[in-house]
Amino acid sequence: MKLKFNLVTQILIAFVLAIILGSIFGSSIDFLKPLGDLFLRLIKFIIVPLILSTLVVGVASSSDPKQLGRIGLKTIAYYLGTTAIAIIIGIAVAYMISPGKGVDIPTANLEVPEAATAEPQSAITTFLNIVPENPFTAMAEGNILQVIFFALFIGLAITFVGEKAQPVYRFFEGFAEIMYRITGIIMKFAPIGILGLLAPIIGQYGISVLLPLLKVVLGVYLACLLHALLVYSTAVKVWGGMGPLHFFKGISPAALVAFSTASSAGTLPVTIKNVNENLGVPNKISSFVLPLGATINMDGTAIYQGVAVVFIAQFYGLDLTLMQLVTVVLTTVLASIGTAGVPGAGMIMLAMVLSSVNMPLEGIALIAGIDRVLDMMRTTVNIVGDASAAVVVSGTEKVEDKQLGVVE
Ligand code: DAS
Repeated sequence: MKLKFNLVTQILIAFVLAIILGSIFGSSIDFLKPLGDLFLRLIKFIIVPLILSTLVVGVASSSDPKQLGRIGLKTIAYYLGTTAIAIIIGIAVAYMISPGKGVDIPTANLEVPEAATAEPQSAITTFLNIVPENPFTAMAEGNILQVIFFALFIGLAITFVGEKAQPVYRFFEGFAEIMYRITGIIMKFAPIGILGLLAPIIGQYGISVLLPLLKVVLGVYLACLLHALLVYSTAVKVWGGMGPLHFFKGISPAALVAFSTASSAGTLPVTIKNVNENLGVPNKISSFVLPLGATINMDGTAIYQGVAVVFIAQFYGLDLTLMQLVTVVLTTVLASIGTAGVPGAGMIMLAMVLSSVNMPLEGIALIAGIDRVLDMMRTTVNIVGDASAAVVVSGTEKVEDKQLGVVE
């Protein structure tokens, strides 16, 4: 009898195997790491051509600039709104479990990685940097926001030029299909790749590292689950007309890849594939909402900021005033726009949030040792949040189309 498991089951088997092998062999399981690095490189290498082709087609196929404007506004409003709710949930859960009280951190965790000292960009700089000085450099450097800007203008210009630009439109249409097919081929390698990513991490993080900070891990994971179950379930149900179970099941392959890679940008091809194929969102919406979200929407990271700020304040015996908490919410929402969706980005952002309320930056070192464990969950929520935005925007556009009598 030939056992045939679907992709999610294969990935879950890889998870269990990674936990078993990592726990048994510890850091000697590192020999599997190249398989993880190979998988990560494979999904990263298709990001730019996939975004460019799908977004050009997405924009050019919706020949109504007003609708494009509406999609853009709804997307930005949803992203900022859910990020603000996320940071508030993070702070509330942190105060409930008080992760910073009576904690003894072994000094081994106290080195501050250089990444934590880099300042994220301000929102103004981020918006200015969206305009590429050279679109080909932007593509070569994988600057997602600049690639989005370039693709938006190409797509819009195709609709303005009309008939003469059709050969270009058809080129990008074929190119997008090719990129989707390549994504599907790469996904067949996902279970092996995830095993190679996770097993060395399990081997590295023994209980001795996690135990002193277990309440921080618990706080971030609990707040992330609460946010996803409360906010996204309600949003996809009310505005997306989609059952939460169908939504979470449909996005689960991308969620598992995000958890393994801790990179929203790296997971983007899978997020686009799942949202289009499993959740039925039209390409003209997903091709804009998802690449934008992978860069500027980070609900999981916002939750992490909330828990981390409260933990650090409690650890140093400092009280946070209401005004400081409001500042943390605003700084986090703005900083999330300027933080890239790559591993460890949240820790860079934490430096900006801590300095906005005059908290000691050394606090970052207290949790740097377990950052990867926190990053896995916050990245998962980041991409699930992006997917929920695509479902919500698609649902409301569909409703509006019906009102205008436009047949979808
Ligand atoms: N790893 C980041 C991402 O890819 C999130 C973070 O570091 O907080 O979204």
